[in-house]
Amino acid sequence: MSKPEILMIGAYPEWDMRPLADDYEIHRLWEAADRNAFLETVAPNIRAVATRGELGAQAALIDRLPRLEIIACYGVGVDAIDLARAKARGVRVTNTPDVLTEDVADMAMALTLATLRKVPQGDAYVRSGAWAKANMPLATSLGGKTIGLLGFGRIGRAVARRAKGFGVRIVYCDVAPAADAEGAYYPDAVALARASDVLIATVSGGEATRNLVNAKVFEALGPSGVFINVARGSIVDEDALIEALRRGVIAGAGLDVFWNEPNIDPRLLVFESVVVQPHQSSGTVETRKAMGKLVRDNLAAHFAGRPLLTPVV
Ligand code: 8YV
Repeated sequence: MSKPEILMIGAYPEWDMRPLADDYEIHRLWEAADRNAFLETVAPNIRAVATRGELGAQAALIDRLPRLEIIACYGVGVDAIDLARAKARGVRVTNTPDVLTEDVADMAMALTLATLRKVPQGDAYVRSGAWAKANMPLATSLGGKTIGLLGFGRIGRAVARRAKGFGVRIVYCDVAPAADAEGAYYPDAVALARASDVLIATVSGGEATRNLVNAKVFEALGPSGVFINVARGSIVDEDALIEALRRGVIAGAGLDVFWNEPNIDPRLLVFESVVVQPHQSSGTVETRKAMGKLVRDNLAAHFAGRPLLTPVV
């Protein structure tokens, strides 16, 4: 029997590519010099799309694949996949929740500490030889502060668990109060920011949260406040963030995600008070292996007629 044909939007690590190639005929869209011509040839037989969180699958692509049955996303965020179009076409969608939760929460704490304690600046200070001339300026404590979690889902809860160990108070905002939350609930981002010293975004991307963190939120966070984003660039009005940093409306930011990845707005890089990462929160060997396996397990379940492990649609 011939192998099911899969369209891959972007590369996965080699440890996923090999087992995928054993089970499926893989078509590598990212390698095509002329994507249009490539799709013209392969589209009629494609039964699955394997994509990544940041690459997604837009309506135009879904519409070009008449035999498409499933879109498997390597990532928990499916905001770049047109879910409505997939649903309308009867195309299933899967993602990779849970397996990345702990690493993303770790990055939220790492960025929080790096920003408050000026870890990259300290590293640069030692390397440059500046330490021999004078001690580095003092940083800011995390202990005793209030962390506001914008989004209290799996990742928000994992950040809350970690934060407990740092002696901070937790407050949160989500669509509704959560029965298992220990901290105070705030119904909107501005109220949450007003109550927070560190505002950590763990909310999903997509239309509902576009520009959720805007000038009003930064005003409410205040001049000693720090903004941390491990969610999606789209949830932030980046112009407002740059303006807030420039005018000292907030003290700093730790950012793993941006509007225009990987070609991010260079204005973000001029601030000493900003710590950046290359969308790396789930970027550990352990987690990426688990994400790849979950993608493959979902595809295998689909083609064997078994229930999907982590369906979104
Ligand atoms: C990944 C992500 O960086 O899970 C998500 O939503 O954005 C990340 O875990 C990405 O999908 C891997 O390319």
